[in-house]
Amino acid sequence: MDERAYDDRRFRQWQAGRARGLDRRDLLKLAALGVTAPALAAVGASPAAAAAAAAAPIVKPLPPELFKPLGTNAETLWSSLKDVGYHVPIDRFFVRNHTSTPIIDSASWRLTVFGAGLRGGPVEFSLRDLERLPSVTRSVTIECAGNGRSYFTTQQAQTVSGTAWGLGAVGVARWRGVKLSTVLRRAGLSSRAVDVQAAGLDPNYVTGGVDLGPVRRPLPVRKALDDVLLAYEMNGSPLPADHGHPVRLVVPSWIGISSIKWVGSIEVSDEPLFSPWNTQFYRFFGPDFPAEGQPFDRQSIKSAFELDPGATFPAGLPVRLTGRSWSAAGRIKHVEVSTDGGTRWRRARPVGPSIDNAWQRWELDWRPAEGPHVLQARATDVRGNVQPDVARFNTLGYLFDAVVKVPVTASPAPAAPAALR
Ligand SMILES: Nc1nc2c(c(=O)[nH]1)N[C@H]1C(S)=C(S)[C@@H](COP(=O)(O)O)O[C@H]1N2
Ligand SMILES: [Mo]
Repeated sequence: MDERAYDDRRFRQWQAGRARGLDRRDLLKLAALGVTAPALAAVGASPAAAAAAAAAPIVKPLPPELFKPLGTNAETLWSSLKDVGYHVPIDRFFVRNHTSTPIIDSASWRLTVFGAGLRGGPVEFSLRDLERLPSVTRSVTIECAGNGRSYFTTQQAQTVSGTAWGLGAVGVARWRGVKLSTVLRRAGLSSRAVDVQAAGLDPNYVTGGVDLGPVRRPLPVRKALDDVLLAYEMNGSPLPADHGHPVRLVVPSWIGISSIKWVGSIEVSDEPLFSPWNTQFYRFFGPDFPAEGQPFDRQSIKSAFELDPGATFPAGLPVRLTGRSWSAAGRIKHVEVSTDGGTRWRRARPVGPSIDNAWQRWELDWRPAEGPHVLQARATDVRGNVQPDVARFNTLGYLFDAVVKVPVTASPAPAAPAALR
């Protein structure tokens, strides 16, 4: 899948006004109202968003040892992933909600597939219908395009807008479901099909006083037919409410917004589709980019230690540092770790499997001297991508891929009680 070519083509079509959904004139109207992209991305900017937040936007418990709450979202604490195995348990998987988690009755839920890219009229599927189709199970990363955004500010002194995530807007789960291609073919996919757009059943996203409609984002038919799942199970359980119950998209290697939760309908069009989620959001804006922004779809490459910034260790004793690295371009080849602020780098030991579209766990032994230290991890993938020292600035703070500096402290080990000496 050549995302660059697709993005460039759609961008030109959109500029030429050949767009249905949110076209360029609508966007200019929004801009005239003062609803610019950064303002639209601000968290909880509207009274409606604030009201949704007040009504518990997330259903599952968010204990402080597992999550950092961020508006309508919840970030996984990396310390909670130590010793939990390859997949992130549901109780600590991050949640990114534009509004709030809807409670949907799976017995009466229906998926409607419709549009001019089908040979016939709309086709409905119940959950039972989907479960009767051949299923696949895959370990896949879902990561928010804004994961790591706060480091643009704390590490690069740049101002960006949007949810101030650390590195915990990412997780790997075992997703089971039916291939989107299977469902589209059953629904009568025609050779005229161009784009495929799922829409969520959560409340419409209202920001800056403008109702942008249901959360939705188009996929080119080529990606939709390639590796996309309509998932109804997560880590062996029915999909939980916060993660899209009863059915969500899982779009490997693409930014989290592609993996639409609580799917109610899927439009198959015979012309390019656009939505606010690929026009004013999820574009690179800023001095290095065209005024109208540069579209993108693919996630980048990152690493994280399984600890929280500011963690403390006993000085002079061996400690096993653990972490995970992942890339949307392919498996991780190796990971280097520095415990001295970037002077010396050592290869981390890989632990467990290295799965395409998921992550690689790793570890490294260390004996810290007393005092403050800076930890860094830098991944290289099989395509030769290496995490840079500086991430490319963009005003909405997407795809922070630079090596993150993690401050920790080694404190004198507590003295043994007198009786034990
Ligand atoms: N319907 C709907 N789908 C959605 C969203 C949403 O708010 N509504 N958020 C998207 C974003 S931005 C991300 S990063 C992922 C997060 O998935 P998770 O909450 O299961 O971790 O869901 C995506 N799908
Ligand atoms: Mo996201």
